Amino acid sequence: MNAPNDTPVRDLLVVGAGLAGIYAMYRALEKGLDVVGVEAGESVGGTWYWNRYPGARCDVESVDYSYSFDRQLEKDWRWTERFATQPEIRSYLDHVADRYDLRRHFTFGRRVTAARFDEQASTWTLTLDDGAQHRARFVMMATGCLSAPHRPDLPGIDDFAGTQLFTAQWPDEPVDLTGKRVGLIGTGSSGIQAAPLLAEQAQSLTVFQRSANYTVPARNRPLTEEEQQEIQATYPQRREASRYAPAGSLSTTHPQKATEVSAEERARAFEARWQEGGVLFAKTFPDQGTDLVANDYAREFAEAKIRAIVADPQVAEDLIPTDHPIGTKRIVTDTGYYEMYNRDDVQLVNLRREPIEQVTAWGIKTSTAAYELDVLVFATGFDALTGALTSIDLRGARGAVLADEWADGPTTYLGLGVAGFPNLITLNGPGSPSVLANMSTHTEQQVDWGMDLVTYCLENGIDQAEPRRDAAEKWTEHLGEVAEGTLFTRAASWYMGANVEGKKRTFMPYIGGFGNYRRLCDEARDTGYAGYVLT
Ligand code: N01
Repeated sequence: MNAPNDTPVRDLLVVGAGLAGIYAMYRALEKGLDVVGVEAGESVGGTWYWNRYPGARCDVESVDYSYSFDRQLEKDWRWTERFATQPEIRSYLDHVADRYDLRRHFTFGRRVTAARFDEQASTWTLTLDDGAQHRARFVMMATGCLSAPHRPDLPGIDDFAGTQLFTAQWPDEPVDLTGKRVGLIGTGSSGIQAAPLLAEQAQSLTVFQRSANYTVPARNRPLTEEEQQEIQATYPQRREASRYAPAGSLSTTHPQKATEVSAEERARAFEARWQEGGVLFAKTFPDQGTDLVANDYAREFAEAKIRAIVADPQVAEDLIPTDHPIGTKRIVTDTGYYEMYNRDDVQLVNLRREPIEQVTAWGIKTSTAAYELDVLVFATGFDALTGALTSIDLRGARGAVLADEWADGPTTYLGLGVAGFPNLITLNGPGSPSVLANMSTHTEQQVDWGMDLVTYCLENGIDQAEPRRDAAEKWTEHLGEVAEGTLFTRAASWYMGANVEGKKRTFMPYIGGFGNYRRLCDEARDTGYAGYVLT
């Protein structure tokens, strides 16, 4: 694959125009780089462009899930709710792209299919799905952590005569489910968020659940005027604290361990978090993620809630997870999910008891029953963290092929670079805290670090910056050790790659805390990029 000689060699190519790609483009232009971007969607937004299913909403508070790089942007944008909806986040990202005039630097509606590094010329050539090519010295992959949808290969799936919908690729135009018998496969964050709204619209909803998940009430609400003013008054301090917080936004845990306090105090603390709503229930006590006894206290509390809310005892039991400590799969936040099962027009099918045998023209046949459906909604997740990168034919130096390099699990240097792939920066990649942190704080850190590396090389006549293999192996080993010190490796989660058949099971994000990670990245930069071979 050789680009024609007249293809200009840019300083930088940005792949993706989601949260990370938008900010990477902003920073590159601010630094005066010659930069272009490519985005598969028809507009900016990434995750928030594609995931338009009913109920899609962020589980990080809106005032934190936003850029902090421009104080005036913060002052001008007003979030309306505690947790923003997909349309509100999408219009925020549209606003940012327009405000800084970023769109014209992207090619939209084109997917990068291949990337080759030319060692002699020290340039990358990227090929798009229409055959067009771009060349650049550096590439930033802002391709997302949860952007390669995972479609289950169910027998007979193509025979279904009704409508198939995917939460991760929901149509832009409204979908009318009135009078429809809807089936939903998948009970992760997407399925659990969508289900109550699907139930409201449809004639009936049948939820096909393979694994139950823990979910806590989001308790979303409009932000009051007083809160708006308080946020504005303290925004800079809030942001600064978030930059060094364990998960990239403010959170506190109980000052004592769950195992150290009385049963009454535990119940009080869990109840307070349950009423407060949101993902921080999983961090009520500091030892919940590391000590099974502490975790059991949280788990039992949540399970009692499920039994109290769901009227049918068998349905309640089916909704209680049996296969992982609470919080070791991404805890879900919902609005009315358990309550939904008290409706007469909603039923739960426990696929562990009656597995799907066949999708037919009229619906789904399990081992014990037949379910007639007009619409089948798939909320079946993603080939997380690595899928968006390994689906590109990405070839680096000395014949390195990314999909092969990562066949045994991703090895990265700080999640930001891969040995064998010079001048390639993987933003929010495996090996960084990524999905365990507030993605907007994390994204700014990643882009800033990557941009520092690019400008350092350009300003110092460095042609190639390639992570040292020993540094990458050491980082990946450290990452594994930190994960082993937690309960997270006990869950067959997408963090572990367990949801994709044949994918190596290994804990992919860095769980040592975002603040610690930032300090390690800063140190790596400030000591002259010792983890890189610079030539
Ligand atoms: O995907 P998932 P998601 N037959 O992988 C099931 C973020 N997010 O899109 O567990 C039957 O969690 C699968 O079952 P099992 C958030 O980080 C955030 O919901 O493999 N079922 C599972 O139930 C989240 O964690 C927000 O047994 C099949 C489901 O599909 C991440 O994205 C909102 C199946 C997939 O769940 C991913 O969430 C949405 C099959 N063949 C997403 N294959 C918020 O901010 C898969 N499943 C709130």
